[in-house]
Amino acid sequence: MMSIEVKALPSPFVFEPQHTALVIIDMQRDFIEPGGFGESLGNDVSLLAEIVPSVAELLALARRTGLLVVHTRESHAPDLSDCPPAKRLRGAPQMRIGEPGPMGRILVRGEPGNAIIDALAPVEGELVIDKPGKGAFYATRLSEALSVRGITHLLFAGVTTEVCVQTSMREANDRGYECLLIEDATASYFPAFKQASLEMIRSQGGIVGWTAPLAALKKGL
Ligand code: C5J
Repeated sequence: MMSIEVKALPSPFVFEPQHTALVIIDMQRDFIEPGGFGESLGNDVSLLAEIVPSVAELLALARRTGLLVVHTRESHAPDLSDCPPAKRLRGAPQMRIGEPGPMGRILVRGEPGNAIIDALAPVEGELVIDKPGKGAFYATRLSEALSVRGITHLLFAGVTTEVCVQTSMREANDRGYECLLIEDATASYFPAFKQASLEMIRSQGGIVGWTAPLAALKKGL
C-alpha cells in the first residue's frame, strides 16, 4: 500500500490514501456569503471567503488522488425539532435559527442559504452530512459511513476553525481517527481564534492531531 508522508506539526503525518477521507466542514452560503447565519451574528464574512481558492485546490487534489470526500452542512429540520432552545434562542430575536433571512430561513435544511457554495459543490459519489450540532459526529451517520469504508485518517478543512472544525476534529480524535488540519484551508471570523486553535490542536505532542499548510500536503502527494 502507498504511504504518503506530509511535513506537519508537531511531527510528520503519514497516511494511506485508500484509508483517508477529506472532510470539508460547513462551506455553506449561510457562513460565507452576506445575508446568512454568520453575518446575522455580526461577523465579517469576507474573512471566510478568503480561503475558498485553497479549499477548492484541496478538493481538486483529493478528487485526483481518489480520497473519499465528505462535505458537512450545519442545518436543521424545517420544524426545528433538532434544534434545542439552548441553540435557537441565542442572539437577537429576528436573527435566530429558523427566522427568515435574505437567503431563506436561517440554517434550515433545503433553504438557499444552507447550500454549500457553488465553488465547492459536491459531486456524485461524495458524502454530504447534515449535522444539527457543531461536531460532525453528533447525531449524524458519519461514524458508520467512515467505518464501513475502512477510513482511519481524516484531512480537515472548512469553517469555522475554533467552532465546527475544532469540535469535529476533537470528536474524530476521540473515536480513534488520525487527523490533519490543513492550515490555509480553514478560517475563522476571529483570526486570533484560528491561530489559537491550530496551536491547541498540535500542542502536547498532537493532543488533537496535526496541522500543515496545503503546500506540504501537495509536496507529500
Ligand atoms: C458556527 C460553524 N460557527 N460551522 N458554525 O456556528 O463553525
